Amino acid sequence: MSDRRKFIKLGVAGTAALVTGCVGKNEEAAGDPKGAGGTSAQAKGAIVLSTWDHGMPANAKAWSVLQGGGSVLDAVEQGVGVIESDFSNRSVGLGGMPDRDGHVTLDACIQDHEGRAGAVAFVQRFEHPISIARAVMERTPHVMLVGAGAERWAQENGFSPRDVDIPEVRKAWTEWLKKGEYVPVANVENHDTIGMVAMDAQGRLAGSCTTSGMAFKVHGRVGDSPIIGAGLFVDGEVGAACATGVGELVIRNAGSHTVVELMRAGWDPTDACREAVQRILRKLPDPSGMQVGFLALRKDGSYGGWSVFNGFNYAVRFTEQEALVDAGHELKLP
Ligand code: SD4
Repeated sequence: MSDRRKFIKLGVAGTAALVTGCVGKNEEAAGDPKGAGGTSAQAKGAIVLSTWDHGMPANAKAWSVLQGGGSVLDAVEQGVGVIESDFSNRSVGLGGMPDRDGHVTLDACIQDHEGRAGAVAFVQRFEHPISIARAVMERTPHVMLVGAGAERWAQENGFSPRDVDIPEVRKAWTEWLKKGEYVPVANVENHDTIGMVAMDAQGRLAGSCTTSGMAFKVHGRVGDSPIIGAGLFVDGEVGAACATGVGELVIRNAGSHTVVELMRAGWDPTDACREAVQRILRKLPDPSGMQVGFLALRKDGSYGGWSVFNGFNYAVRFTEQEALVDAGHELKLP
């Protein structure tokens, strides 16, 4: 059916096109993509959503896992795993930007339909932190392992460390050291963390989130991405949400949990993301440089996103249709 596949780059106006179902010949295959309010759109059946443009190849992988009969948990693990293995990506996986001491440290988490969860934080030298996170969920009574303990546990459980030396990254760090200014650097190359939320044809949800975190962060810093309720939250009864951007702001506001709880209270996914962004902004006198984006999927197949600044986009995949959608935003970058 690949001839029926469409790639559509949508702005907010384009989202409205999806909402009203006028994206082309695929409406019947896409179900009835009617809006659920605001600029949310709706899919029937299985759906995969991921943050930023690197979400496109991630979604493609997740979709093929679902099509091949894999579980939604397999899909969200293997989907983001594609980006972890892309060493040209400077914000996810071992190709990411280092901390201020020159170490690439990785954070990831995963959650399933039943709310089971696994996470790793501040781990070095592993290609697939998302798979370690899943293993923590499935093979231990715990949710989160960090640092040296997580690395030792990973090795004991069949994960092999590897060293990846990328001259371009080393050079960027050496340049940064000249001034050594610590300012949050999110949105490297106009994308950062990959968060994925997905639902299979039976309505089972799962989510994943993985990142190399903020460039040149303090050694030991952990962001929102591995924290259940902050970078990711899945509730099989309601929906799922994930976050990207300056993790400190997301953690302080329990961002993804907030979005899911708003959806539980009946909010539309886009409105729920927007309210979470507005809560952050209400406590932030100066939002300069503080990008945060949320992406949400409700159990009825409706989905949406919102961010502090323009520039946040997310990838959508359902039936034979895929799209890159510009999320709505509160503020315009100067
Ligand atoms: C974090 N939300 O660690 C993540 C990713 C990030 O630049 O900020 N990337 O806070």
